[in-house]
Amino acid sequence: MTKVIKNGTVCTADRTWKADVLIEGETIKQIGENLTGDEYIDAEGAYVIPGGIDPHTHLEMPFMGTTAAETFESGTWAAAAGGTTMLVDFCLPGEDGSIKNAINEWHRKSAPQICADIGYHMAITGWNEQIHAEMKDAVDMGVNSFKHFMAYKGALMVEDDEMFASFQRCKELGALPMVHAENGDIVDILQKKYLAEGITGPEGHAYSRPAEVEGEAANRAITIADAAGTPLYIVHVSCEQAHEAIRRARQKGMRIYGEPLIQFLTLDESEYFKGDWMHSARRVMSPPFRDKSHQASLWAGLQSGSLQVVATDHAAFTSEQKLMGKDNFCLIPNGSNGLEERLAVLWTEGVETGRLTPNEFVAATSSNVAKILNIYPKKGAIVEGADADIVVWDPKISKTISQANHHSVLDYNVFEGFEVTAQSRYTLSRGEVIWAWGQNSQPQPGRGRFVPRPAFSSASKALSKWKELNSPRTIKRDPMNIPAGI
Ligand code: DUC
Ligand code: ZN
Ligand code: ZN
Ligand code: ZN
Repeated sequence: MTKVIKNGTVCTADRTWKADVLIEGETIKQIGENLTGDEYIDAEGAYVIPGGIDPHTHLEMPFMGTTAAETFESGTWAAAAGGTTMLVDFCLPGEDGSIKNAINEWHRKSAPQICADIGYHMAITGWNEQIHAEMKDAVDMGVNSFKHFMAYKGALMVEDDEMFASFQRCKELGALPMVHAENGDIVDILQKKYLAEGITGPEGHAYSRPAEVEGEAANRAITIADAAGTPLYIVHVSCEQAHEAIRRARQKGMRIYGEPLIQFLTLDESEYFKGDWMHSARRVMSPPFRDKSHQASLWAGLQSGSLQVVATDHAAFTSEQKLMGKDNFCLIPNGSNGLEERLAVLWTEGVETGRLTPNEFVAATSSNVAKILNIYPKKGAIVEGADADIVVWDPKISKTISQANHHSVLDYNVFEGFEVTAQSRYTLSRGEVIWAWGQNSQPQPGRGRFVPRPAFSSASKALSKWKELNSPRTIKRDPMNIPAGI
């Protein structure tokens, strides 16, 4: 059974050209002119791009005394509708502290529900022999990245010694360390200070998490990664201070990757000061939205390549859940939506405005993610042999984003009223059409698959040797085999 995506303009991270794409079963068989097959998918007037990969979601995650409302089923449907064919979700250890059990628990929850493909990152929320041992099991189970929370003191936060130990373990295993960079000690002090001053509303959330808190943590994590000799991926970069730390580290030869969110690029801190508690609470996430100067920094990072990917940190809490913090902003569950909106908003605010080229858009939403997470070119590419995760991206379908027409279970949408100028005409996951504009039928829950991500190999023995011999440094920065150009 073959399908041909006909008459479109193929747009990848590195070039744009007119071609048909022939799909056989689940994979791309051929790219060329005048291809024929059993079925045809019309891409006239549209771009044919690799399916979006969202590297950062929290579906059904237990967090801050509740559980994120977006299910694996609703989340992956929303993703498909928005042109995203794979997401990478964060596993948190349960009460027994076991990483292995947490991964199995995520499989148990996600497998019957997902209609698009999924991968996991594993959170490291403490340090002991069991965690040290089970990180190897996680890598063997296809989870090659470990996230460290530098915030959420008393809950998820890790100390520097724990982070250093875990980063060293990542290096041994060929895994990628990640951090949520916010200084949890300072946040804790500022939260108490503002509460004591009688500031209990969502504006206190913004006051207690200033950009300096994120910048300090980003600098510290980068330094610890350098001491451990590992690359580092910094999730949800929201501000110039963290971006500046990343730029400086990259310029010194460190492999540091930065992930701004679509929310941070387009929504600013004025959302917390509108005098409408619920409006602001719905936008409480960590880090918080920043002022427009930080947005300009993030766009510049995407343009220059110092920031590589755009994610969502999709952590959906309903209005009722947000009310848990009605008397105390510290208790508002942190998180906002974006899984369905990421591509359309980035296209409208990035490509339509001339900030990004269509190729840079593809790199930031798909190809760079796949490279950094070690699933390229199975995912994130339109090449022969790759999974046929393809979006027919129509730059002529405009839409007003609204809770009324989204696929999330949320009773609001932080992008409510945004006019977007492009949409997925068709979303294909491993060759199957899982979304067709105008039809709005739900893809089959359980058809999605877990995508194991292998450990990275060391990129260059020779380079490490050279560094040892020629540099006064004692630290060996052992580059990992992440494809070049990011
Ligand atoms: N930040 C959020 O806003 N939500 C989930 C976790 C996080 O770090
Ligand atoms: Zn060890
Ligand atoms: Zn985080
Ligand atoms: Zn997150």
